[in-house]
Amino acid sequence: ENLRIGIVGAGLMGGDHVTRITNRVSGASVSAIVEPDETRGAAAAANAPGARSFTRIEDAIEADALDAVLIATPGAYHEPVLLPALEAGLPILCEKPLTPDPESSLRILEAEQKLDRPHIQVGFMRRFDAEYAKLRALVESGRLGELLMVRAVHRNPDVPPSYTQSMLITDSVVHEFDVTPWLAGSDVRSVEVRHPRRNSKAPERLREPILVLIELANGVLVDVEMNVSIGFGYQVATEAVFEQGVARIGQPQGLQTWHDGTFAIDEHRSFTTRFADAYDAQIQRWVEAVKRGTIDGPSAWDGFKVALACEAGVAALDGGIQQVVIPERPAFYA
Ligand code: ISE
Repeated sequence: ENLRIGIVGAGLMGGDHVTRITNRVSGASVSAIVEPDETRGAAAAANAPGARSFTRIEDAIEADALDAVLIATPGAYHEPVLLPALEAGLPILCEKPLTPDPESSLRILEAEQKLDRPHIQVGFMRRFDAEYAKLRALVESGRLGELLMVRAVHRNPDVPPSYTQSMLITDSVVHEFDVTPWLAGSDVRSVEVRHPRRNSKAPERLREPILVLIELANGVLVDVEMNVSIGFGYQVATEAVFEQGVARIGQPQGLQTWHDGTFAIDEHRSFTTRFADAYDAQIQRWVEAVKRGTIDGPSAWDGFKVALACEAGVAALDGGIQQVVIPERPAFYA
């Protein structure tokens, strides 16, 4: 049967999900678009035949216009959508971050635990990238021995004017805070940030790139080059160092050309293409899980743990090694 999805927030990601669900996901359709900006809402609705438009989630729920919610507003606006959606008992896919800080994430966990089971999946799409999945399977297999270190690069060509210094952590390194514990099977224990020479091409308000050192509870050390003014394109790549070998993911896979004394490979320019297949898989699997009455990916508990790591990461921007203390997981999220 058809799952009616309401999309909340019709910006870059929301608009992308509208066309994804309409054209590439099976067993679901976009039945409602919730967007306070009318021009944006209308542009998204044009790609979703039959979808109704609302400016508030409460109105869409009241009108019985949806069976499930996909939240794609900026992180600071997630809580006011999550709470009424939970109250209505709706299944939710919430774009990252769950919320911007641990206190608000805890409020979400409390509200969710009033229901019979977890209803929220957080949109950490890297877990659905085929190469990340293979790397995780390699770690679990033990074929190269134990995992020792992870070397990660996270490079953006540029960022929008709304992007602030702390967003290097809360909007960008947020992904590494989810995906490395998932890869390594161990939680974040501490975070440190070091500043190399500043990129003079970075917007004046940003001091970057930064080097983030993440220590996991099992001793695995992760270094992340977070770089958002690199110009050439979008690149997310990882080298994993094991006891008996090394593995690499995220290498350029585009068209190769030999011309004019040069060998070149096409590179991505945006996360919307770099992770297009991962987003497709994430939404398709979520739709199928919703129909089974479950989730199939990171939970609100994972989102809360990431919020704790982000809090430490933002503090680490000002110096020091910041510890991350994760409370015991409620049985509800077992
Ligand atoms: C953006 O919000 C994302 O989620 C991208 O994956 C990340 O690479 C980028 O730095 C963020 O701003």
